[in-house]
Amino acid sequence: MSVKLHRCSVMWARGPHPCWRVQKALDEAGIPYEVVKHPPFPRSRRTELEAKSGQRKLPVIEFEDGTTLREESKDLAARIRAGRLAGPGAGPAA
Ligand SMILES: N[C@@H](CCC(=O)N[C@@H](CS)C(=O)NCC(=O)O)C(=O)O
Repeated sequence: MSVKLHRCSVMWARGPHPCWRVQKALDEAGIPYEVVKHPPFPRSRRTELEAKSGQRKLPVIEFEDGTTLREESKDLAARIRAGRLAGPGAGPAA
């Protein structure tokens, strides 16, 4: 499974930063991903993200079939660590 991580372009942010939290979880789980950067502000510039995911918040995971997953970053990171990124209610089966 390979995914796209849609995240804000503030790549230097660490610690509690939502996008970083999810990227770190992907790294630790060894899940290959491609980073798609979006402007941090304003949300109104995120038209492409909205077309894909139906909302404008980051981070968002995009699966190989183009479906997307947006949850609170803590929930998303926990899902990744639990090996539940792909599966019921999350995206395409691995
Ligand atoms: N509580 C949310 C916060 C998400 C969040 O604020 N994401 C930032 C990017 S790191 C964002 O989209 N900021 C711009 C905005 O809220 O319009 C989470 O943890 O997922």
